[in-house]
Amino acid sequence: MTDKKIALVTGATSGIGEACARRLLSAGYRVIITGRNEAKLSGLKTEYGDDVLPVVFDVRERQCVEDAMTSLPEEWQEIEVLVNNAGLALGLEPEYEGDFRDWDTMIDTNIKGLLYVTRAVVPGMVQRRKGHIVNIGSVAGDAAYANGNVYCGTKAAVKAITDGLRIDIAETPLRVTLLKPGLVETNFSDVRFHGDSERAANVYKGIEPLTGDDIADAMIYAVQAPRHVQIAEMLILATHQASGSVIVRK
Ligand code: NDP
Ligand code: 8X3
Repeated sequence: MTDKKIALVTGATSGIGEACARRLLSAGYRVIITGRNEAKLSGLKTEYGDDVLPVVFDVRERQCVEDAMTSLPEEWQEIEVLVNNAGLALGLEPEYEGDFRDWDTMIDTNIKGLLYVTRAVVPGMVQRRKGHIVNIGSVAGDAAYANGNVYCGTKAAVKAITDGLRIDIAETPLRVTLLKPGLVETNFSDVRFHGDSERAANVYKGIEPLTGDDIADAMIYAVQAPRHVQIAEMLILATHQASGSVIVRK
């Protein structure tokens, strides 16, 4: 048994989620790393050993999320930090030409998946009167940009859902933080463009983008703030990005 605090990160196999998991580990947390890619999770487990518990599930599968959380080993059950990070964009085209399957996947992952994990983890936090929920929103949730339509809508929903949770747990000592990153170079654009890596690379051309570590820095700042301080929201942009649609490239 150890007195280290426990965190859970969804989508810890890549990008922002992986950076958050690593940052929490270096801050002394034991971390439940979750995702769909078992091999990638096992790699992190090999790197960090007993401080890491890999748990494989797809956030869209409500029953799997619930089963995964109820079957956590006893010594891993008292989660203090939840980073709801798993998410994606698919496609960048006018709304009237959008692909229904892409819409379903984004809505099921970014909104419903985040809700399923929240619903499974937060009751324990409320009961123990201890916990911090960090949701990964986006600058895309502040205002729509051209062809971003449904993705922007899912991140606007994450903002409303995060605000709603903050209201609903305001009588407890729990804290809720929304991080809203701008351009972060991860697998995000490769996924968005269905593996068209040239198109993905263009997203970050002529501007120094953020990294997953930059977002992990913001996460750990919010988590380590004094208990009476609740960082409600942080908008984190690349220096030459002013909004979701104003990006000045060299
Ligand atoms: P990555 O593609 O690098 O990482 C996404 C992570 O989410 C992966 O671990 C992926 O795992 C996981 N994931 C996706 N779908 C599911 C699912 N159904 N069940 C479980 N895990 C899933 O992108 P980012 O790190 O950039 O994205 C992380 C979050 O940050 C997302 O919510 C994204 O919307 C948000 N964001 C990203 C920005 C950016 O510019 N990159 C800016 C603002 C917000 P798998 O390997 O299984 O697909
Ligand atoms: C990811 C950032 O601007 O590509 O949410 O939508 S953006």
